[in-house]
Amino acid sequence: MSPAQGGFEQWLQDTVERTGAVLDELLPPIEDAGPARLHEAMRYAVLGPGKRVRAALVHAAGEASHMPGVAAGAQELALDGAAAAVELIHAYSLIHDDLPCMDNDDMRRGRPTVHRQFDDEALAMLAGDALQPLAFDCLAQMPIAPALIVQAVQLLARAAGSDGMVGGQAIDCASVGQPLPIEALQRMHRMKTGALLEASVLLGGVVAGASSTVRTGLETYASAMGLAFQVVDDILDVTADSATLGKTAGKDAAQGKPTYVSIMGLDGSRELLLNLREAAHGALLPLGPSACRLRELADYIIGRTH
Ligand code: GRG
Repeated sequence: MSPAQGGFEQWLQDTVERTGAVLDELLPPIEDAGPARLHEAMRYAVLGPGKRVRAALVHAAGEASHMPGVAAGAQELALDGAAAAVELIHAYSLIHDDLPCMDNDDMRRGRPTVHRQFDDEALAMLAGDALQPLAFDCLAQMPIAPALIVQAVQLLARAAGSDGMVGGQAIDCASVGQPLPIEALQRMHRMKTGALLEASVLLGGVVAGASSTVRTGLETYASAMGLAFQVVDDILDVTADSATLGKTAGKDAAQGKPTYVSIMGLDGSRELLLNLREAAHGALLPLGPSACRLRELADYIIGRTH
């Protein structure tokens, strides 16, 4: 199917199913020779009903970057690998974030969190640990030029590490109960949530061999969406209920965490979202019709209800 054909909802559903199947194939089977409970916990965390937004961003950016003349089959397989890799890193971060030493949450994706389900914190920690190397193994297997694999590995490693997601989480943990200026809040979220979302977009571009013009557009788009995702999350934390969210609502306020809503108010946060949507759409103008899924994803992410 060409990028501009078919409805967005069907495309998203296909991407969710496709990514689930790739992950299922990639994860060690429970009955494998390895530690069965560890493998069971890894599968429980990854194959749960996530929205697969990051995987969708990888594929949409790949569609927007596709170079004519490049074999579409190999590129699709490589995009599958990159999409699975970001979802593995994301799943690990959620397991660790839910542990008692961090957010201490009982519910995730509408089900008990991993440490609750298995009644075993050490197992949950190890399941998260094991998902990280699996993500990089997955990138290493992409059927593309080795130089592009190296770029992809570096991109994901930096987004997930202390200058990205883990660093943002460290700042978040240290800022509970502290008044945070908006610039500091922004930096924390850019690292904690934004870095992996941005990397998802950029990975799609790397894998599909994006031109420098396309890469520039992707970077601006990714930056706006990385932030927008968190602003929506903060808004939903105060406007949606736990059943809709599939996780505990109202936790940020209860824990005294600074959020966009606590600093800018609901109206200010919604206005910021509109500005970020405009920036994301504007960045895609030079990319033309091939960026249609990225445009639709921007609206989906901004309009999401859970
Ligand atoms: C513990 C190393 C470490 C990092 C944790 C990302 C993160 C850092 C914690 C998650 C906490 C959180 C709820 C952040 C808000 C934004 C976010 C990442 C929401 C969850 O992502 P979704 O909505 O989840 O894409 P699904 O379940 O759909 O995959």
